[in-house]
Amino acid sequence: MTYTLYGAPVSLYTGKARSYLRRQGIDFVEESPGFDRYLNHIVPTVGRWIIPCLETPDGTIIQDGADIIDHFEKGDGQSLRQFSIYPESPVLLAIGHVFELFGGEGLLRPAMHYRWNFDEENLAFLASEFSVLVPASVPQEDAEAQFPHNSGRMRKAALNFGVVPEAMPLIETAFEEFLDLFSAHLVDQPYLLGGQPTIGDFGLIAAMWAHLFRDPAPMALVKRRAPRVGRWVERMTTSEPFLHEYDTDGSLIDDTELPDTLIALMGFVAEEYLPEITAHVERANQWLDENPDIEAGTNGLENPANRGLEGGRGLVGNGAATFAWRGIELTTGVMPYRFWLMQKLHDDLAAANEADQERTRHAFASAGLDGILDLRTLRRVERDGHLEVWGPLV
Ligand SMILES: N[C@@H](CCC(=O)N[C@@H](CS)C(=O)NCC(=O)O)C(=O)O
Repeated sequence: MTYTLYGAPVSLYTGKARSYLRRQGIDFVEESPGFDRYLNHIVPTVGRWIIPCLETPDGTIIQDGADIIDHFEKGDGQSLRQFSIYPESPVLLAIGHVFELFGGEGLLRPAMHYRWNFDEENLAFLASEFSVLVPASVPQEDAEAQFPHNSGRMRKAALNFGVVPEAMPLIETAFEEFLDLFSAHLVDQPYLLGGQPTIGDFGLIAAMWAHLFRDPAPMALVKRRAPRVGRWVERMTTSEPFLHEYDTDGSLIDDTELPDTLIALMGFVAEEYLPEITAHVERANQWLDENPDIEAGTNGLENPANRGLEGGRGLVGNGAATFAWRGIELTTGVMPYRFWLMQKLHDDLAAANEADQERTRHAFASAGLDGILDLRTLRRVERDGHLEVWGPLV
């Protein structure tokens, strides 16, 4: 028996887990969520249809990209990985955590925009790609016939992330800026923090693979505008080291001399994502204040599988937050999962000594990103039984 990854080529979060498994040389097979075992065993076990899920050789099921990675980083699978993706330096670790959050959550706007608003370039490709999500027993024609329904759901989901007409030109300007900054950084560094991929790279590859490098429209943009970023994507998605243009011994950058190009990328995160995550924390705290009786260990909602503050993915009732972004106002759905990821940053930093905490704050401040170090929800988000739940009042 080996590991089975239930996921899909077209899926953003599967890309994060798959990239990790490949880079670490871990044996696995990938199966479609259309398979019987996924539908009849995995879904009832994890309580919702969601990918990726990993089934270990002993039958344990792990849902969530971050938890799948941590099975090998910190759990039973440790002997199977080749290197740790968590830097020892608390400064680099904190930066890595920020890019895990930003790559998987903060880049959703361009990921959804470039997938769903370029029909001429993308649609035939996506119809074929989505057909592999349905059971193999379903004839290809029928599988493709389900595409309008599934794509309709996803187009609606894009609204939760702020992909509205007014924002579209700004999303494109911002993404091009990101490509330019990342490309400039990769002149000297093969990965975000130096000679080896770290947790930050595995966050970024989430948005950068299935959506932004595989879908035809953004793929053409990346190849045209930032081929170096394209090569980073390729390095992140192969199992062998792929170092043509770099002479590196695999060590990470010196945390006392962060490259300007990295500070510039962190500055981009501050502009692009800090106002949003700050507004989400504020909204969640108002909501928690208004709902003091939520039982610890639940999401406080009728449906425990719901991922937004008030249901669905977010834009429901009071479950959304409004914030200023690039000169306009955006409203996006609040998803407690993001707080759970951000807690990793806070927890690891809290475990560092005072001098390292100070150095980290200083580095973040030089990019205007130090605000993220102080964001806290009134209750922690925990994961229990594969679902996000509120912890006790702190
Ligand atoms: N936090 C989860 C997110 C997984 C996720 O949202 N996966 C998408 C596919 S890329 C999904 O299953 N969506 C199903 C839905 O929203 O209905 C993780 O990182 O594993």
